[in-house]
Amino acid sequence: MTQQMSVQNLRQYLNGVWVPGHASEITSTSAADPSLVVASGPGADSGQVDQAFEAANAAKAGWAATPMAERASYLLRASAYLTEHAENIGTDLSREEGKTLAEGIGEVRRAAQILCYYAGEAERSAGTIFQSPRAGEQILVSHKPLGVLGIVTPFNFPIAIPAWKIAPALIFGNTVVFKPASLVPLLAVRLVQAFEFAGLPAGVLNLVLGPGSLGDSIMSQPHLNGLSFTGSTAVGRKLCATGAARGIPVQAEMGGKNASVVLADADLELASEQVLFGAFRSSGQKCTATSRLILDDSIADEFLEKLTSRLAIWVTGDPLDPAVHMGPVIDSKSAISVKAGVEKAKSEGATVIFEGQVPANGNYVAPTVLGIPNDAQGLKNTAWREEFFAPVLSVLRVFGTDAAFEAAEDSEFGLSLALFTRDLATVISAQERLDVGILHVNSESAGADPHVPFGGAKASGYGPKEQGAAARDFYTHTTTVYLRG
Ligand code: UN1
Repeated sequence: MTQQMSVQNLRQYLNGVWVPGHASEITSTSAADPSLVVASGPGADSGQVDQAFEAANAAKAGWAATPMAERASYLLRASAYLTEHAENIGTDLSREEGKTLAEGIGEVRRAAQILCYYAGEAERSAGTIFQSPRAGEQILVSHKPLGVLGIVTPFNFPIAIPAWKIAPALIFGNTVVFKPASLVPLLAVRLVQAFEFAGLPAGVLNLVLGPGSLGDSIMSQPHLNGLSFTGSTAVGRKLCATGAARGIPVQAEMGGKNASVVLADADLELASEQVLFGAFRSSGQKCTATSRLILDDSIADEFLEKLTSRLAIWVTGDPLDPAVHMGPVIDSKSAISVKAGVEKAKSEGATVIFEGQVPANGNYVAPTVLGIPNDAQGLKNTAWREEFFAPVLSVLRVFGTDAAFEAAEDSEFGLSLALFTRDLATVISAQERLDVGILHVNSESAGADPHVPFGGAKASGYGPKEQGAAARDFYTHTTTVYLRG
């Protein structure tokens, strides 16, 4: 049965008004069925990016002067709207991005939770007063908004990532120009609609839709005071360099090549379930996904038996079908490049441990487990080194904990790591030795709670961490006040 679906019109949100774009057409298609158009409309041209920044700049003084509790009230109303419409918006998400309906609805609820958390800053946010070495003086530190923030987001969490950047930007008194990945424009529209429903004043949040090159227009804006970006390392580094040249702070969350490490004493039942989730949920399209699996040789056969039995009943297909565990990847370009990457890895010596079944049509990539030879050549393998952003897991066997940690560290990236062990001393040593932003002990490598810092080490991150109390470090600057009566 063909599902009835109306194509949504894409517009820009400039100074509180939805307006048609002036640039070329953006067409958002269903990841599972690229012949299905989900949303379409012209994108923003550079003149409209200028307008967005002018609106954000004009709104910034008023917004910064608005009491935090009042700013919080808009976040709470937008949060309630997302909760109320979670099923509809989650269905749009699943259709446009391709993650399963359960994950899509879950992500909308997560966005609502994030808005709620940041609304709480109005009651939680506290300053610092220092003792002064001089009599009759106190030294206090006040936090102030940066001004106008550019927010540039990826396709893979089309509502949660924008929410976790826009919410702290707004609560700390900044105004925003938001540019989402052009592959998921509809979800960006849905999020902005939640803020429109909340009655956010004109100009405080502006939306421009368009290709990655709009990022360059954003970086050249005279009113830009800071940029938060999540996406590829190549683009992130370029934005950081431009920001540095202009003296504008940039926060960039970039690539990952995250390992799960299963040691000899691990609970293999639990570990095999968590590695399955970490590697294959959302088709492996999370910067926190597990793409390297390091197994102690003594448990490797038993573990792989458990993992492949789980994969044998892992269903890949239409993400809107509740029986499905994993949908497609985002587009055909990605599917083609991942498949080419797997072929390259095989030609370099990787062996195929498991390859799942996928529907013939659509942007599907089979869940794939590759064996990487543990030698100098193996450790250069494309599938060991490069981020595929797909359901492809590369397995390396090692002897003992030291070798496992060494293999885990053998990456330019350092976002997250999942360690499976029952030994506390090993956990403590992992915390000291592994250079990662997020360490999961006995749980999958993905996942991020709103109230704790999120971000990576090495090539995975640049600038202050996101989320939790850490978010304030990026979204504000401080004035140190030497205060005498
Ligand atoms: C998660 O692990 O649930 O782009 C969130 C990404 C990350 C977010 C991961 N910034 O995948």
